[in-house]
Amino acid sequence: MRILSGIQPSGVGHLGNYLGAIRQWVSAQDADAYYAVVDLHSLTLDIPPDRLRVQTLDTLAILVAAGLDPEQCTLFIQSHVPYHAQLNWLLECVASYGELTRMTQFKEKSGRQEGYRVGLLTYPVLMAADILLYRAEQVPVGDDQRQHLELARNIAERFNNRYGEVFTVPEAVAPPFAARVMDLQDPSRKMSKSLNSPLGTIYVLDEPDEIVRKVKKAVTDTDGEVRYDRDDKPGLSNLLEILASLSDEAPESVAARYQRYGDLKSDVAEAVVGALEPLRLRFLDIREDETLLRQVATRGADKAVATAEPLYRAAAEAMGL
Ligand code: AQP
Repeated sequence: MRILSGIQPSGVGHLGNYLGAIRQWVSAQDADAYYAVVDLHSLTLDIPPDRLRVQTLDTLAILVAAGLDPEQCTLFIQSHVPYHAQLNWLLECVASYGELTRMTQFKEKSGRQEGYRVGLLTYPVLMAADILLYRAEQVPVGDDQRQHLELARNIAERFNNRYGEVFTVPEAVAPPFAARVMDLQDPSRKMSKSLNSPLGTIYVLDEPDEIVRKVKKAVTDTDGEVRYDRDDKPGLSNLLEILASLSDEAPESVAARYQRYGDLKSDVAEAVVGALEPLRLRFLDIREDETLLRQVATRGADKAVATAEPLYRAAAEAMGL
C-alpha cells in the first residue's frame, strides 16, 4: 500500500496536526510511506525566508521526534524534488478556476489576507501534484483536507480520461476522532498554525505547565453537564475528543466517566503532556544535530526523486510534451 502525506512548515506543529495527521503517519510508516515537509505550500504565506528555512528543519525534526524512522519511510522536503512544481503546472492546465474558487479553505484564508497570493488559490493543485506523483493510494489527513483530497481525485480522473491512465486515484484516510481539533479559546474554528491564538493552540513543543494552563483555560459552557455534543457543547466535546483520541476510546464513553469539567480538564492535560513531552525532549536532541537532519533530507529526496521522476515523465509525455 503506497501512502503519502505532508505538513507545512508554516509554524510549530500543533495538537491538531499531531492527532489528525502525524500520529497516523507513524502507525502507517511500515507501509510504503512517503512523508513530506511541504515548504512550497508555505510560500502562500508571508514568512521571512530565514524563518522558513529554520521552520522547515524544525518540522523535519518534529516528525523524527514523533517517531517517523527515516530508515523505514521516505521522509523528505518537498522543494528538494523539482517534479512537484513541474507537475503542478501540468495539473493547473487540467484543473478549472471554478473548482478552485469553491474550496472552503481558500474562501476562509483569502478573507483573512489582504492582497492574498495566487498560490493560495492554486495550492490544492500543488497538493494534488504531491499526491499523484507518488501514485499514493491512501492519504492520511485531518478533516480540513478532505475537500482538497476530493479535488485531487477529480483531477486524477479527468487527466486519466483525457490523456490516458497515468495516475492512481487516491483515497483520504482520517482518524475516527480528533480529525478536526478545535481552537481551545474559540471552538468554532480549527486549531491552526497560522491563526494567532496562542492560548487556544497547544503546540507540540509546549512545555508541560504551558499545556496544563491552556487546557485549564479552555472555553467550555455553563450548563455543567459532561456530555459529548459537538453542536451544543463544542468546547467540551473538543476536550472529550482529544482525550478519546489519546486513549483510543469513543468520546461518549470518556464523557460517561466524568461529573465535573475540572476533573476532565485535569485528565486531558495529563494525557496531552504524556503524549507530547517525550516528543519535545527527543526534538531538543534531534534538532541539535543539523548535519544529521540534512542527511535525512538528502537521502529522502533521493528516494523521492527516484519514484517521482518516471511519473512526471509519463504525465508530460501523455500531454504532448
Ligand atoms: N485542527 C486540526 N485537527 C486535525 N488535523 C489537523 N490538521 C491541520 N489542522 C488540524 C492536519 O494536519 C496535517 C498537516 O497540516 P498542514 O500543515 O498542511 O496545515 P493545514 O491543514 O493548512 O492546517 P494548519 O496546521 O492549521 O496550518 P495553517 O494554519 O498554516 O494552514 C494535515 O493532514 C491536516 O489535515
